[in-house]
Amino acid sequence: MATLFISDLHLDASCPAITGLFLAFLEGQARQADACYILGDLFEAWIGDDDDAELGRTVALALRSLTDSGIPVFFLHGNRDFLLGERFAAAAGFRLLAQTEIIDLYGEPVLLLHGDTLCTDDTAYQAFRAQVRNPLWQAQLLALPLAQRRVLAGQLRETSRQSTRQKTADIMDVNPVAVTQALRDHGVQRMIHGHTHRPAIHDVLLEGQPTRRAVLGDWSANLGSVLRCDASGWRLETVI
Ligand code: LP5
Repeated sequence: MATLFISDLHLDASCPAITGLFLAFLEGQARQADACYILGDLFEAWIGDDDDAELGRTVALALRSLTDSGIPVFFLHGNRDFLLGERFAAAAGFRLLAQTEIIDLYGEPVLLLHGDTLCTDDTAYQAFRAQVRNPLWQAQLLALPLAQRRVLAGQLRETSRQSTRQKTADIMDVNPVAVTQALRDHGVQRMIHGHTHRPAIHDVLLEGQPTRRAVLGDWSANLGSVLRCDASGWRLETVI
């Protein structure tokens, strides 16, 4: 038995193959897991739990089938699905986590987060994030008609595409000082996150202490990236 971690699936109606891969994962290896953690960006863009699009309903049903079978599933927001709320969580049967969470993973405390907060050199993104994570702003957005939210989400995606084209790759990676600080602030030596789409397990000595940081891969470039953790260690695998 193992605990599985995934993130950055970016499920979208225009990419049914990735949705199919995820549904197969839920029907397959997830059924043998101790628990599954989704660390953000499950969806390409989530505009509110009242969205009646088929993709959300299909994914909720598939997750519900897994959680009803007794496998606990946990979800932590990413920068694409920060509006996902309790209504979807109840439909899917998973528990919403805070933006940072410490879990006991086979006897070791591990910090979980999406990873975007570690990209502190990307100051334009951090300013944007502060705005969209403001509960008042979110309530105003969610009060808009669905059609208007859909248009806004499309505009935001386009603005983001133009903006990221002008940023260098290192700006969009984690800042090493932010990583060290997060480990120190939470009093842990291990963390798991996604967001940067640079799957790897980094074993680094920090202040003389061995630390481990696992970065989950996205599902479009990495064929269903999964981090499998059990008492014997951590392995990055692909679903196919
Ligand atoms: O997403 P990705 O990987 O391409 O880039 C991210 C950062 N971009 C984002 C923005 C999202 O892609 C937008 C999509 C949100 C979908 C849900 C929307 C639901 C709400 C709307 C409808 C209800 O997260 C990108 C980072 C990159 O990761 C690497 O870390 O660089 O950051 C940016 O591109 C941000 C820009 O630098 C600044 C954008 C300014 C936008 C100003 C508009 C604010 C007003 C919003 C009003 C709606």
